[in-house]
Amino acid sequence: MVAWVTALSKTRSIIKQVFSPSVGDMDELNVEDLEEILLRSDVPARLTMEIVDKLESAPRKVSRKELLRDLLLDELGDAQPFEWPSGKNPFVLLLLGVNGSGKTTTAAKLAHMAMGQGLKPMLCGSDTFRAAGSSQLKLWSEKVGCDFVGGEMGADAAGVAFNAVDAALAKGCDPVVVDSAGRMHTKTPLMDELPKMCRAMNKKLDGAPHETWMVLDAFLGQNAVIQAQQFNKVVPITGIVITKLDGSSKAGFLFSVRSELNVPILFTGLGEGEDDLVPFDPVEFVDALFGDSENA
Ligand SMILES: Nc1nc2c(ncn2[C@@H]2O[C@H](COP(=O)(O)OP(=O)(O)OP(=O)(O)O)[C@@H](O)[C@H]2O)c(=O)[nH]1
Ligand SMILES: [Mg+2]
Repeated sequence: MVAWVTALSKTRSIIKQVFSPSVGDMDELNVEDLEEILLRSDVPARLTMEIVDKLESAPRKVSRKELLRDLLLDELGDAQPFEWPSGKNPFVLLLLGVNGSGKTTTAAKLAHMAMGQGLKPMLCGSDTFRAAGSSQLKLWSEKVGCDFVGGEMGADAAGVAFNAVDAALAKGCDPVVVDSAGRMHTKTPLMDELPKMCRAMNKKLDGAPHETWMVLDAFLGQNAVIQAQQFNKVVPITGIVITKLDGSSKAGFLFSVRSELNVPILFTGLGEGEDDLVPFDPVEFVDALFGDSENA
């Protein structure tokens, strides 16, 4: 909880302007202020309007703060704790996203997490687009202490992914976390590489990749959701990781992920270290936004 509270300080500092206990537990709330603040934090417009309507029309005795908390929690749905599936031999997870969103760091964090749970993960560095793309993940694999398969710059990313699944089968590694090159959703040739990678992995192992997670940079706010919608047209996305929540003031965009993408938010990055990946917990997230903690 403390990590969440610290991480969300930027968004919270905006939201707290109206949710300070000093204003009578919010019941003297200025709805226009709230509307502006929610929109500034990238809470989707549809939800903001719904919140404003409900707060305005609620009976006086209903705590506005409690009502808002309930509305926000409803929007996020239940927590969807992730566990590495067994029996896929190996479970293959593909990470994708735009440039710099945090894919490579997230791949390393996930491998570190799997190691901590007694698994034997493999990291696959299929970012052959940038000179340092694959070697950056190799360094992480050494730090984490797990197996690694990568490729030289310019190598066929689909071939690298194929080789990684092949090597994981031979070595008994499970799971395989496949990092991919950053790409803008508007760049057709690079986007076309993604289904090719999926086909290559599936050729080696039926069903692979078993999941495809989009890594979204919280700094981008609502734009991150638009990018994910575009990626989803090319490769079906099964989960979302939100990175850099620790610096963003636009955490409100998380409220549009379920309604606009219909996939669960599984993890959030709250820092740059290998331990700074935490399962997404809607209750902790919303409470940290309000600063309902002695550490806030
Ligand atoms: N504060 C913070 N920084 C992060 C987080 N995740 C990643 N970063 C930083 O963001 C920068 C980019 O991270 P990468 O993992 O290299 O991103 P990428 O998506 O692999 O980038 P490309 O391969 O160039 O597309 C690095 O400086 C990371 O340390 C996070 O959760 N919090
Ligand atoms: Mg990378």
